Formats: sequence, structure tokens, C-alpha cells
Amino acid sequence: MQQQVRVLGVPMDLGADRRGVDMGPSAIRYGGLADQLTDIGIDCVDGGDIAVPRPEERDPDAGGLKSGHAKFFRETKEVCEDVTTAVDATRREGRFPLVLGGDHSIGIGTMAGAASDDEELGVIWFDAHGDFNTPETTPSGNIHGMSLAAVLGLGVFSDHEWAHTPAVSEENVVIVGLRDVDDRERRLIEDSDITAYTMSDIDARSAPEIVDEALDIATDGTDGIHVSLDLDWLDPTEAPGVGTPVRGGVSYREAHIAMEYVAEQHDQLRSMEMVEVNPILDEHNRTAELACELVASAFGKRVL
Ligand code: NNH
Ligand code: MN
Ligand code: MN
Ligand code: MN
Repeated sequence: MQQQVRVLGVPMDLGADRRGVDMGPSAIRYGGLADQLTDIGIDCVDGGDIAVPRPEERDPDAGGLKSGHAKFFRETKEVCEDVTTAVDATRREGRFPLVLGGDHSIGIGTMAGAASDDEELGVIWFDAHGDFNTPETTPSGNIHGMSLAAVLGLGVFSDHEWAHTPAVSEENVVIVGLRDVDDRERRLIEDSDITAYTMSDIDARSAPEIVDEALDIATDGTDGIHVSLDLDWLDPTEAPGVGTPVRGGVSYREAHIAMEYVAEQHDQLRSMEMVEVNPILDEHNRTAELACELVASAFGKRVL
């Protein structure tokens, strides 16, 4: 298990409609992240926040795309490039990058940073949503619903080197917890070679079994994996502080056992991100505190 962690905050809210997710990194820090990690013997330093422009000072449709709709495309690209640089530098220093969002568009930057030395990267995407829209299929224009499609170079993203991360192959990408998919997004998922486990799969087979399989797929033939955890993966009764809550998510215990399984494969883990915490919508910071607890489980915290 890698004992040296650098926390990188990305107060990004250009990729989603609900304001407030930009305060996620502060809320997670306030929720006790560093203490949780220090308590289990991990040397944790804070790399501060990456600068993100305010949406009020920018035009969401200023361009940068040949076709389709993706709000703040140019700004998202700039922020993601900075995330990539920071994640890559962190890894080169021998530290583990733990990225705090911010909306899920930052995953485009994190994955590129985690994969930047051209080795194959597996990805586990814990999320209620597929984040598999392209600028051509998106119903919202929000890039946080497109991060996986971007990294895989689908649709118009194939023209954009910053988004397409060739080291990530569809065969090694797994979504876990899916329960809210847009019509045209469904088609893209079905036509792809990724694996998507829905909540029905979890109900029918159990969270540990699904996560075990997800880890096998993500680690098969890869040099490491990235774990991306969108807090809306959990049921809104556990994680109310998210912008797009969807009923029927995983329970508190299912989320923990999943992270404990991740910890068992910790030597494969290259990077992790916790995204979509929205403190304005939260109840006494409990979603942020939950994010801290889940990180601790993923880093090996045990009862006995
Ligand atoms: N699928 C919707 C969209 O593309 C919502 C995505 N929202 C998320 N994704 N929170 O994780 O706009
Ligand atoms: Mn997401
Ligand atoms: Mn989501
Ligand atoms: Mn590819």
C-alpha cells in the first residue's frame, strides 16, 4: 500500500448545472480527510487547489468544438490540463494523487495524468450515471456527463487529444452502480466494450461479488487502475449533498465493502478521485464526511 498521499483540490463547477460543487474540496477537507488518513498511518500532504475560472466571467458557448454541445469546453480543457500536470507530477514524486472535486468533468484530467507514461490504465467508475454522453448525444451540454466518453475518444472527442487518453481501453473500463442513463447514451454504452454493472446487478448478485469482478476487469492486462467515485453512486439517504441524486443507490455498508475490496488491490491503485460533493445541498456536511470515510476504507482502514 502506498503510504504517501498528495491531496489535490479541483473546485470545478463548469461541468454541471448546480452551483456549489466548487466547494466540495473545502467540505471534504473540513470533513476530516487528512486526519482519517493520518490515523491509519498514511503520510498525507495537501497540494492545495487548482485554479478554476468562475462561470460568471466566462461565456459557456465561447467555442472550441466543431460540432455538438459542451458548455465551457475551452475552460474545462484548460482546467483538465492543469489537473493532468498535477497528477502526473505527484506520481513522479512517488506520491499517490487523491483528487477532490468538483464536478466529474475533472476525471478527464485525472485519468490522463494517471496514464501519462503510456502504460495501460484500468478504470472503475462508481456512479449512478454513465458519464458516457458525447457533445453530440448530451441532453444537457454538461461535460460532467461526458468524462468517460471523452477519455475513450468517442464522437467529436476523437478530435481532441486533451480528452482522449489512448492508454485507457474500453475493455478495462467498468461502471458500477448505474441507474440513470440518457437514451442516446444507452446506445453508446451498449455499442462499446466497457462493462457496466447496474444497481439491478448489485441487487441480484451482491456488491462484493460485483466489485470483485470489476477489479478483475480493470486490472486485467493493465499497469494500474484509477478509481473514480461520484458520491451520487450512494443512495441519496446516505449522500444527500450531490447535484443529481438518484434513488436506489448503494447503501453505506455496500460502499464501504466496495472500498475495502479496492484496498485489497491497493498495489494496483494509481489514483483516486472523490467528486460531485455539493455542500450547499448537503446536510451538516455528512456527504463530505462520508467521502472521507470511504477514502479511509480504500486506504486500508479496518475495524480489527
Ligand atoms: N446524464 C446526465 C447528463 O449527461 C447527467 C449526468 N450527471 C452526473 N453524472 N452527475 O455523474 O447531463
Ligand atoms: Mn459522474
Ligand atoms: Mn453521477
Ligand atoms: Mn482509446
